[in-house]
Amino acid sequence: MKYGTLYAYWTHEWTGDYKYFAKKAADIGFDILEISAGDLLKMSDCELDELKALTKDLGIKITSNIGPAKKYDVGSSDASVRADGVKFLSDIMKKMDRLDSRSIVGVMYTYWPNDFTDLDKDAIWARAVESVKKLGGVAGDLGIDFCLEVVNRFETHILNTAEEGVRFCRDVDMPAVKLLLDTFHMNIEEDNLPDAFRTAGKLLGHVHVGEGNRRLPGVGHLPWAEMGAALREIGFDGNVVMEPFVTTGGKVGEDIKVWRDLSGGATPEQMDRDIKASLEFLRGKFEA
Ligand SMILES: [Mn+2]
Repeated sequence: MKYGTLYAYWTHEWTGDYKYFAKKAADIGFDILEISAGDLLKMSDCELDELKALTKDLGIKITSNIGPAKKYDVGSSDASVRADGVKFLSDIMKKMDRLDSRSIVGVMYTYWPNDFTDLDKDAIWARAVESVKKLGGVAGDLGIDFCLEVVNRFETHILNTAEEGVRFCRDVDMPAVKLLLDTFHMNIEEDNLPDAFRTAGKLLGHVHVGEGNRRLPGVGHLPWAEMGAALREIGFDGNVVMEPFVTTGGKVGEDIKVWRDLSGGATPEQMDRDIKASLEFLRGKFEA
C-alpha cells in the first residue's frame, strides 16, 4: 500500500501551494500528496509540468480530490447541469493526465456539500449511473481510476455504505470506476468496519483514513489492526490517504464543521511531528 495525506491538514482554505506541500509530504515520509482537483483547471500547462517534474524528483504521487459544486451535479434532474458536470470532471481528468495524477477521488456521483432539496434517491441514482458511465469511459481512456467516495448520511443520501457503493459500481459496470471508503464516514454508517472493506473487495480503489472525529489515525478508537488485516485479506494494494481535520477556521473549518481545536494547541512543528507519528503507526498496523 502507498500512504498519503490531504494537503488541507495544513490549510484553512481549499487551495494551497502544492509544490510546497509535496516537499513537506516527502520530507515526512509520505508516498502521496492529495490535492484539490478543481485547482488543476486554474493551472497552466507550464505549472502542471513543473509540479509533475517536482513530484517525480521527490518520488511523490499526486491524487486529486473533488467535491463537485451543485452546478456540476451529474445526478441533477436538469440535463444541462449533468452535462456541465460531466464536462467539468472530464476537463479535470485531462489536466490530471498531463500532471500524471492517476486517481480522482470524491463524491463525483453527486455534489458537495449537499443541501438535501431533492430527495428522490432512485431517480438521482439512475441519472448518476448514466453520467458516471460516461466519466468512466473518459477515465479508462486516460488510465485514471475514478474512485467514488461513500460518505455519511449528513453529507449525502445517495451512497452511505459500502454495500450501496458496490451496487452503484455494478450498475455503472466500467473498469475504471471504483470505490473510495473513508474510515470517518464508515464509523458513522457501517456495522463493522473491517467487513465493509471486505464488502468492497476488488472494487476498492482508494481509502481515506482518520479517526471517528477526523483526528490522525492512532489517537482514537477505530480498529486499525483489524482494518489493516481486512485490506490485506482482499489484496488491496492501492492508496491509503489521511484526511485529518484538526484546526478551526476558514472554509475548510466551516465545510468540515470543525468548531473546536482538535490539535491539542499544536504548533506548526508539532503538527508535523504528529502526522509523522501517525504515518508510522498506520504503516505498522496496515503492513503488519
Ligand atoms: Mn474522505
